[in-house]
Amino acid sequence: MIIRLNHWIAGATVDAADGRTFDDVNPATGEVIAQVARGGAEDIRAAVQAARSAMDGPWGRSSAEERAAILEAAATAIERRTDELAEMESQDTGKPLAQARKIDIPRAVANMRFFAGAVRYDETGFYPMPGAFNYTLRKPVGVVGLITPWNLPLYLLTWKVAPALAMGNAVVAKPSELTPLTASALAQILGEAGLPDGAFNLVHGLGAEAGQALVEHPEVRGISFTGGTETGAAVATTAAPLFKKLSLELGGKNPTLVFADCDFDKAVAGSCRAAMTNQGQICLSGSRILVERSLYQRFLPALVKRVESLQVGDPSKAETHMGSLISQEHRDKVESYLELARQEGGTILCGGKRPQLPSPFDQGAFLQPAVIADLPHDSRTATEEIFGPVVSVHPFDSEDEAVKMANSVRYGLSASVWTRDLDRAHRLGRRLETGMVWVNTWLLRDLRVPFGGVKNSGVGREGGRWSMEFFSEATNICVAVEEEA
Ligand code: TXE
Repeated sequence: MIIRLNHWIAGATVDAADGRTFDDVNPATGEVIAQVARGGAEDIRAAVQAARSAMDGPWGRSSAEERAAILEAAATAIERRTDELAEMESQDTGKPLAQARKIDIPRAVANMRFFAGAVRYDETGFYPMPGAFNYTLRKPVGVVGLITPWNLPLYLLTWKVAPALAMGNAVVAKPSELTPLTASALAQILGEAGLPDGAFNLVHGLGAEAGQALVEHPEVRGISFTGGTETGAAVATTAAPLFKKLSLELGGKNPTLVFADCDFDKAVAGSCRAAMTNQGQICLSGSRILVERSLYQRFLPALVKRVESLQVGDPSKAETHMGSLISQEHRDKVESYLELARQEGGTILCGGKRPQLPSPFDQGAFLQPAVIADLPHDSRTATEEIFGPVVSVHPFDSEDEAVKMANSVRYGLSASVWTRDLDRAHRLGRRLETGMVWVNTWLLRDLRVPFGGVKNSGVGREGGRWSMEFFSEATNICVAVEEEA
């Protein structure tokens, strides 16, 4: 059955202004699962107008407590609908259902709960001075645009929606055209949770149409974007001369550094997980593994064995570790990097082939996870973001060399370091040019900590007070005080 998805503007579902639609495909089977309203500038105008009206109405005067209560009610509703939402996410992305149930949807719940709590306990500054005192207020930015990608659809959308609403903004969201299902469900959930009409609006559509119109709209005062680095540059080019607040979470080519003194089994398991979770389609994916040379010959076969044990196939089966990639086109792109790897002197030790799967999965965008050795660390394959189940492994001789290799790419999102030497771990934490460093773990998240990257991985930080600062404008009020009567 093909469902119909519309925009959500001013608390109601609406067709695209010009009636156009696009198909939403389940990449694991190639089936069309939804027909989706294809938004453009006119739909964005209507959504921004609805958001503006919400800011001018009771929503613009709402208290932190009222907003926290709505976020909490939404969290409870998402939690109650975990199975249904996980099913949607799996069908939209091709990812294993078990992963959507265990990671994507619970994290969406946690995002909503976390920012409900955070805004309740938020504190701002007070600065007494001779003859006056200052206090700062956080005011909402106003109408904000949220643009999100396809790899973790509800997880990343709620990561922006929760702080934006907590701080009292009105939202126009543009989810990835490849994964519109859970965004529509969220609109309905927020409405049922008591969010006033217009405080959250959703416009479906393509990046170049709806996305671009959202970034261009003069009344949208902030844009929070997660996606590819090239798209991020296009968004920044449009937003910068309009002086919009801008947060960019972009790509990565994140190193996993494995030292000879590591806990070997944990390092192998951790490197494999970092490389292959979500079919390698995470901005934080550890897609380059740097291994101390004395461990290299032992590490490689152990990693290959582990990667080969990953079951690729039917996303709904409990024993499936890896589902399909997001689309046939994306698989073509990933495969083109495997071809490039061969030309660059790499040896593909395992994977990289399309698995033989029964119907309907024979139509899906599946790929066996691949491990590549013998590539120069500065080759294109080892430095460009592939965003798929492909990892290259490179030996190093010293800590200095490892740091040099790790820092040699244009990205700087995260790194994970596997060592038992604590001094080294702290040292690397300072020396690695990334926004985040994990030691003996990967993707362990505390929602209070800053999340984001340096270099081409983006601008700004999300998480805890960083998100709350982004979604608010600090206003200082300085009051003169007569010291003597
Ligand atoms: O992402 P896009 P794509 C990387 C990854 C991937 C590549 C391209 O390497 O292969 O990006 O993926 C919207 N104005 N990541 O093309 O285009 C778009 O509709 C405004 C890394 O799917 O960046 C979607 O909602 N918006 C990544 C969002 O931007 C525009 C996650 C992201 O899509 C727009 C995804 C425009 N001109 C891909 N053009 C991560 N860092 O997690 C597109 N969009």
